[in-house]
Amino acid sequence: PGKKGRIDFEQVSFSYDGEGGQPVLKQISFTCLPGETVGIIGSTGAGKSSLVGLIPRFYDVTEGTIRVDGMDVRDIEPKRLREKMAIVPQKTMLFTGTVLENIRWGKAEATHEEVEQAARMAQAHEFISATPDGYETRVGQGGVNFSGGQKQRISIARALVKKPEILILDDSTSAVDVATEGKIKDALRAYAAGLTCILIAQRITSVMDADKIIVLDNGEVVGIGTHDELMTSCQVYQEIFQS
Ligand code: TTP
Repeated sequence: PGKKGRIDFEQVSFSYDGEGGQPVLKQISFTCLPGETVGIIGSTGAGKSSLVGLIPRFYDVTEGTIRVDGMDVRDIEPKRLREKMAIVPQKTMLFTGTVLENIRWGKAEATHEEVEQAARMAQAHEFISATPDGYETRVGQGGVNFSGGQKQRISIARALVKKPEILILDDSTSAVDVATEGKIKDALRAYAAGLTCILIAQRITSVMDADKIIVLDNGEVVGIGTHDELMTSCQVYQEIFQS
């Protein structure tokens, strides 16, 4: 693993209404080492998106501390903090421009080669190349209407072109088939010197091979470990596995 991209949650609690409000996250502690992939799983409303939103400081913790590479994130300017990371949100947000422009939105000065490299990792290069206009294809409104899974892959390419130290995927492969998702994960694993990856997922197959998986239930960590460990120790995880 590389040296950058460590994340520590220390007794983190969070409420959208501040102190005294209804807590959405309660006393969350975990460490994600540089280059590790951490999966986050849990039912809808468990607090997964809220948890990852605290890392780039979309919101600040109500209690506790989050550290990135040892530094309290509250001591880092949001702009600088966000330069280190790329977040693929749950809802893909492509604009009406070309595929190239959409991917370059992650890094304006990216060369065509860098864009293509990111698209290859995201398993998007093939279907983009198969269109008559390739990377010049217009997205939406009179352009090609890509499928949900294809749009997700373009969003992942947009995140990767930034060459982040930390990549956060918020359920961003939900519309991608399992085989293609596997290829994306293989590409991420082979990527540069240790990319730290936080992966929110609905299905167990998406997080099964993560270095550790955090099971969230109603704002609390109810399990933390590898797939095998959780299968023997965490009832909530077993229930998700069986569903
Ligand atoms: P989320 O953090 O969105 O929970 P989740 O990501 O686990 O759910 P999903 O799988 O459906 O994406 O929500 C946790 C709680 O926080 C939930 O009660 C809704 C609330 N919430 C807000 O009040 N404001 C917000 O902006 C968000 C994102 C959530």
